[in-house]
Amino acid sequence: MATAETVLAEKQDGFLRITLNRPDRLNAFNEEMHHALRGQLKVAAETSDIRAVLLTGAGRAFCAGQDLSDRDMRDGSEAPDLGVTLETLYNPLVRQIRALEKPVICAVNGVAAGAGANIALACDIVLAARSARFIQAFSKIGLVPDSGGTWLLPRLIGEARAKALAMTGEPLNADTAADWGLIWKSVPDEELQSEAQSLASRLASGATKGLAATKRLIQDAADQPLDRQLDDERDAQRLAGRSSDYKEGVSAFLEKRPARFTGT
Ligand code: LHQ
Repeated sequence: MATAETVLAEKQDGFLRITLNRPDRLNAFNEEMHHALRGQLKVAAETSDIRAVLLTGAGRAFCAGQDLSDRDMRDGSEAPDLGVTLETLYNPLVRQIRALEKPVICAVNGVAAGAGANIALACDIVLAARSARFIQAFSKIGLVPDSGGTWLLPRLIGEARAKALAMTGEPLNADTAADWGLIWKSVPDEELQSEAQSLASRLASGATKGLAATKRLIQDAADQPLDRQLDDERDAQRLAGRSSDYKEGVSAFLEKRPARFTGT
């Protein structure tokens, strides 16, 4: 399965592997790549036998953020309205990843800079190659962290580290990112793709409805008090308890065999 060449997509073992594919520009985003990526995420959302997504990059980088050659103002041309760029391209992408009712795993295979870093962090589980770096590059070009960065960073690593990363634009290596809790794991470069693949395939054979509700509950928790969260857990558990996968999970436990979840 392949779409426009800026993004490659391949169905594998119950999950959709999506590869950002502008390696000569370190997979920086142009408009075409935005649309191709969003199209593939829509396919993942709408296809019942795709039960997880694995997002990664081609070549030596994950993604260098916005393609700055699209933003050349050296001829005196007026700066484009970046609010419009965010409203029409980056914000819908982040919302789509967060709303997708399937686990989204990100395999950060190399540098992740600017919006590229924050789109990686918007995914549900982030693994990075040990040589990868996360760079809040925005301050270097006079911008603010976007694509959810100012919301995600302080929640993941606290205000002190978030502000320092954002204001200095210093690169953070994958091991430190994992130590700080910015990402799930740093793995040896040569093991990244196989580890991400086996995680994606494991989650793709999980109880999809329960995983979707888990994702939503944890995301929503950032904005609400415990009282409300307890109510939401009650409602989500009631639904999970009516799923076929719950019956199968309990039966498998009692029969001392692996569960065969169907995602229903
Ligand atoms: C690139 C880029 C790139 C074009 C590397 N664009 N070519 C949202 C709303 C609207 C507008 C503004 O932005 C945003 C959000 C953002 O994402 S803002 C932040 C944009 N990104 C950056 O500022 C990062 C710019 N890139 C870099 O700082 C470096 O390239 C990093 C640190 C990512 C990697 O450094 P190196 O490993 O030393 O690679 P390099 O710099 O030599 O890059 C390799 C090639 O890729 C090079 O092209 P060339 O033709 O010389 O081989 C770069 O020009 C190109 N490239 N990033 N964002």
